[in-house]
Amino acid sequence: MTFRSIVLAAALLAAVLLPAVCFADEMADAYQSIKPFFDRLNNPSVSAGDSLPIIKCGTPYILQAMALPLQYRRALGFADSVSRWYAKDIPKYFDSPAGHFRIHYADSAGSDHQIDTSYGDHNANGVPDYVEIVARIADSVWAHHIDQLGFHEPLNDGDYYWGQGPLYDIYLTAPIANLYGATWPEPFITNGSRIRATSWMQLFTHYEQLTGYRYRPIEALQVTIAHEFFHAIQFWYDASEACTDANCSKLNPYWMEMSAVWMEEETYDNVNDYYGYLSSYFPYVHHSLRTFSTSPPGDWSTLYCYGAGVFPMYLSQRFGKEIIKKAWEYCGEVSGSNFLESAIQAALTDVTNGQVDLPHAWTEYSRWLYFTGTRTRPGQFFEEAANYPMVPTEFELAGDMYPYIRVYSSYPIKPNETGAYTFFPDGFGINYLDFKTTSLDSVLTFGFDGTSGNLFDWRLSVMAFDQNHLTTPIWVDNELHADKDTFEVKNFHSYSDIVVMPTLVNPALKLLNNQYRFSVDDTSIVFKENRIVYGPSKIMLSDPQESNRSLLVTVRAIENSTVQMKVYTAAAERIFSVQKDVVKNDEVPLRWSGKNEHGEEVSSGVYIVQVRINNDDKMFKVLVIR
Ligand SMILES: [Ca+2]
Ligand SMILES: [Ca+2]
Ligand SMILES: [Ca+2]
Ligand SMILES: [Ca+2]
Repeated sequence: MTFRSIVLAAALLAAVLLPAVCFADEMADAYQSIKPFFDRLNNPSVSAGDSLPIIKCGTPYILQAMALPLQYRRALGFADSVSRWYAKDIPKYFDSPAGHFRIHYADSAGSDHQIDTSYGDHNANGVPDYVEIVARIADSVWAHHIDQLGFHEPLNDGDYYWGQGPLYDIYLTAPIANLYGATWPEPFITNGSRIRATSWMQLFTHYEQLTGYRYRPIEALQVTIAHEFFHAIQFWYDASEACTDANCSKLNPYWMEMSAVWMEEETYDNVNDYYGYLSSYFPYVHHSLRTFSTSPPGDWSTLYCYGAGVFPMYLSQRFGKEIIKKAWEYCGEVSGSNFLESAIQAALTDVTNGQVDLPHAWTEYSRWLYFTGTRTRPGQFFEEAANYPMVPTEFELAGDMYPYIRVYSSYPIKPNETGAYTFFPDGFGINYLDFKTTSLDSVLTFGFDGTSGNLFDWRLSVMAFDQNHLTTPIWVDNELHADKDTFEVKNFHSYSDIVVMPTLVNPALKLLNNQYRFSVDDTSIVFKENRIVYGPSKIMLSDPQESNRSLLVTVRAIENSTVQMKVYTAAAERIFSVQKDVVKNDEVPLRWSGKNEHGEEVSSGVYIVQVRINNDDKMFKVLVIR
């Protein structure tokens, strides 16, 4: 069963079993999709220690909850978005040394939220050192994001009655199984055309319980603060960037999340928490960059946007980190979702002086994604490419293996053979076609047909490289090919693979599974002009080697033709002629063994040979020695 047929079967099943919810309101779906998160939040003690799937960041769930009507929020236990959940249970606070943060904590033994006391109070200032560690990390994250990278400060909550004064509030709460943290946005505040929000941050009293951090809990704390505080900053640029409709009832915070992962890496390069999400990304790159879901937690699609943090890493490593700030500035110029729609193009234009547009950047990114893991080219593409998984050549679905990168080594490939494929790309999704060059002669002639019509912005990037020599140069086609294009790749004798990467780059396109067909021509040779090659110019009839005692003329034709060869004496008497048919893009040999039309050897001397293909003529002399 293919993935699509499974989805179809599930849809049919739902239609049959649940006729009453055919009207099922989107709100109910959204509610169901975030309920597992709120269940975990409301019941941390039950889930603590369970191996529940990772929820990297709670913010998307909270944003979605805020968009729901009151009855749904009540059912989630989140009716009121201005009272800070833990305020009454967490009585103490400590203000960070740089004066940016107020860390709220509990240290009494009876509290669920008692901070990790094993850190002690070594400086004997009455403040548990765990709290001071959080405060120092938060201060250095502020210094990094705002002072160093130049992002704007979060909206000051001290101006609002819920804000508990002007410092940014962080609550240290009981751990929630496999959740890193959350930034809780508060009511959206409209200021002119800008939609902003104050927020507070939820962190945990123990990070050693998080998968992979038993012996390095402070590193989990570091990346979490770097990530969550960037959300607080994002809520200044555009708190509604995740809103995909005017009422903000549908949310897709993919750009908020992937850029927050970029920020983790930017701030704490050595932690590499994002490695954990790459397996939810690299095998699924035919899906849209916009792929996002909140349920079921742990499914690849819920972690996709975190693995896709490699997209802003590409942007930053390729164009300089300034581009991420530019992108957020442009996100702020349009309320609601506009990262892919307009912001990234504007940022690219700024940082490249108009030299690179989104289709070129996106298709270049598809090449970066290819060269990871054992395909890594040292010093090229992603800085940490060798630690990444790879876009797979095969993909397992329901126990069956399917080609993911389609690899070809025999030709021709007919268009009607290429339509059956399970992983056609969504908008801003990528496919890979790998053509082995060994059985190609000198040209790959590739024809592309996006079968869905010309409304679709197909772009095809092409590259060639030697798979066996990772340090040899990669050839990249300067031209970005489009739908209905036929193009040639030549001069690939030093490359083992030609890779064509079809993708769709129209930001308005939301359709999934966009099909196409392609062909690779019958012949491996395409002639641009008729060509006549001959030799030797001296034939010795007594030579034992045939190549020395006969003339060989090879004629290449650009179209179906008849080829003639005539041999004359110096006195212009015709003594031999031969005629052959040759097909388009093929070549034909014509041979003269120094004999006349009666099969008798001619006498020594100079002979004149005329070869004609259509209107192309060639005359040359041959010396015959008996
Ligand atoms: Ca202390
Ligand atoms: Ca505050
Ligand atoms: Ca790193
Ligand atoms: Ca926006």
